[in-house]
Amino acid sequence: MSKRRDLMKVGLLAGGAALASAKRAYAQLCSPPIVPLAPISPPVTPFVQPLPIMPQAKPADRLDSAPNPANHQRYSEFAPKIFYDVNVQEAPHNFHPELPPNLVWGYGGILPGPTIQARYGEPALVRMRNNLPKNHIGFGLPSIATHLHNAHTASESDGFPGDFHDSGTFYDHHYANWPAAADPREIMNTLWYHDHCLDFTAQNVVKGLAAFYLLFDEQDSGDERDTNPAAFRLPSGAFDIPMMFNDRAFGPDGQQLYDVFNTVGIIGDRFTVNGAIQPYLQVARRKYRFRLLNAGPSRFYQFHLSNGQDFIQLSNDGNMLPAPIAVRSVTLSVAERADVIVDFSGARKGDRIYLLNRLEQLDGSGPTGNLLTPGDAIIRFDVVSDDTADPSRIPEKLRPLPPTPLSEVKKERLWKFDYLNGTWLVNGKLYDNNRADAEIPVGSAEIWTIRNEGTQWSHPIHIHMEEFQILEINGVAVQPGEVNYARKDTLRLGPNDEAKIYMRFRDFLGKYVMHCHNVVHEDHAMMVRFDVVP
Ligand SMILES: [Cu+2]
Repeated sequence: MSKRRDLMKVGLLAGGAALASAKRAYAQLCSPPIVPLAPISPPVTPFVQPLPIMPQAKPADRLDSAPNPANHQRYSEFAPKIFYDVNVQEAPHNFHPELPPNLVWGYGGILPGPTIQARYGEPALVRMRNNLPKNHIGFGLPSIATHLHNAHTASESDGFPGDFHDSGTFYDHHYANWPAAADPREIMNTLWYHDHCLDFTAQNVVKGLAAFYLLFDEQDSGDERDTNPAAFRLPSGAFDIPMMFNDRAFGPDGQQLYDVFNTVGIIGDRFTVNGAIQPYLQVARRKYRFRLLNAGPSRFYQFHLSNGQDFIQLSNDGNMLPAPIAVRSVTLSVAERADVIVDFSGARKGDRIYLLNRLEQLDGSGPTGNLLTPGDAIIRFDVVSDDTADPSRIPEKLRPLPPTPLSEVKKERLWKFDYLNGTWLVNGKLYDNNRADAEIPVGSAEIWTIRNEGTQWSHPIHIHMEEFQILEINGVAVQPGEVNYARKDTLRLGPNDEAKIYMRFRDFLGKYVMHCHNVVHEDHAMMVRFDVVP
């Protein structure tokens, strides 16, 4: 029974002050525990370090032992053409020149990890070699399950939370780099890989296990000078910049803090982009493609440009929109992504433009809904060059959406995300690796209603294996021209929100999960397993 109906039942749905006080009393009854005050990190000087650009992951010439094809679905059909051998290890990292180095965990020993640049039609085999210290100091668990977020991947390569492997072992992930059902409308672009170890995702991601995985195809070819008439010719090379946002907290000794007793959500008072606190980026007077990723753990952002300029939004999560949309702001809950074009051609040499986060958030439960003025400056763009040469384009059209024929829907399901008696729940249950809450015949289409039963917290709900399209939010149909008229892998639900989504489950079998991507909620059991079955 929903809380709204509960309130009605006990006669609390009155008006005015009576309602407010009843709601407060009820909220206290069902509320998460009070979280500690936001931390106060040592002060640092903003905008003194350049934005780090992650190196491209280098393919391995050879693996020291052959992968076992029997471990993978459809291996010979998608025989790997490219191999990566990634050392997952501990290494020192500088978040800011005025702070001492921190020991972090990184793919390839760096935070964020190296960017994997993949291509459709070029299946990849990524060997994750867990060389994390067996005995370490501080938070994190040196066992890993690597999830390629948004990818259409066989279960055994998906980073199912129970498929973690320990220090001293490796695990092979087979990525087909192939669109669902061979439909070119299902092609994706901006993905990321991150740890998904059962109960320790939040700690391990905060510790550093996150990186970009970019997919290119004939249209989004990564070449702004591409002569192929099908190519989008978006800004490429040095003008195509992934940006990973994390908020972090530091103790008086300059070491990163993580409160393992906080089950509501962890927020920090220092904003990092690609692992650097408040960096700057020198830009020319031309178009840039910025791939914005909120990598959590719990904060939501609403980005604005300090000069009031629009972003041209190209994508939602990993997926191109049907057409670019000019937007004044971009809101990202945890794990959401947006590729945007920022055009600096109207700026002058010497201009300084800030990327601002205006969304107020006081604890891990979600944003308050208030907008700050001016907000927190996350990164500064310094216009340093008068060069206006710019071969890139903003295409009129991007990728059409696949259809959502309701006639093919086999089943509807309701998923309620709730909190009661000290735990985060889905449909009243705690997550259990060994219990599947849905068995879905492969190839079928379903409509899921996802409801946030929380009166005062937000949940970004992420579904593995396939993307979805939002049909309606709170009873209102999503319309063409809106940024949510898109393929999605993460659904942002504010207090009491409910959405209906359409999905299909194609090509691969096995166990998958849906969970809250406030990774603190995820680790405290707000996750369900569903199985795709023959
Ligand atoms: Cu949540």
